[in-house]
Amino acid sequence: MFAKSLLLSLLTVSVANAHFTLRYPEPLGKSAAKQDQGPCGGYTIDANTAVTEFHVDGDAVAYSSSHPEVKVLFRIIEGSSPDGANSYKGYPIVEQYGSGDFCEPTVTAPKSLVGKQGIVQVVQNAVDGMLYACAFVKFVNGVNSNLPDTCKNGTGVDADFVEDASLEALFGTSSTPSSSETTSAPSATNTPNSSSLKSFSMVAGVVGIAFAIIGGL
Ligand SMILES: [Cu+2]
Repeated sequence: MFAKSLLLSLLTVSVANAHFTLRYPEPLGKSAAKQDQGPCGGYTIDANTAVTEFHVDGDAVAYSSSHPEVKVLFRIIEGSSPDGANSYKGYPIVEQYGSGDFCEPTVTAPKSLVGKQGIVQVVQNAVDGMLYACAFVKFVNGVNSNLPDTCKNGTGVDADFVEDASLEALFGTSSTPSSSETTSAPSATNTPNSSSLKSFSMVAGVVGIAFAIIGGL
């Protein structure tokens, strides 16, 4: 009984302190204390910032969320300034259901960015407002065939495609075209495909079994 209430209070504390934690690519910083501050949750890029290679034809963006329901934008920004003018939707906006680990393994970037530096920004429209995290990346060719261990989905975590005006608004209305107009072939890079949704349901299933085993102990 005591253990259970302790666990409950620990969970409550973690929900209060954390919005979400970007796990992959390596985030600029891991504290969620200023996560409501755009564009990067209170962090900036400096000489010590880790750089992750990001595959333009498909790579993972993984985070752990304390919120059971958020709308999420995976945004690709060219260059080392998070306010950079050239940005793209790395994936259609999704609504994530269920708190815990979440991974989208097929986020893409324009091929023209290969060899350049950039920022993978995750923006959530959550119950407590807009939340931000960034990773500094170098764009490389191809698909990431060696997805990180952090690319997994927690029990009951699922997602669906959704529209969100607040997240769309981050692309601006004047000079910066929306991603569907930016890429010459949006169907090739931005169209949701059923295989990626299937793959994360499969991962969720495996993780669910693992949790069931732990729960049975
Ligand atoms: Cu929050």
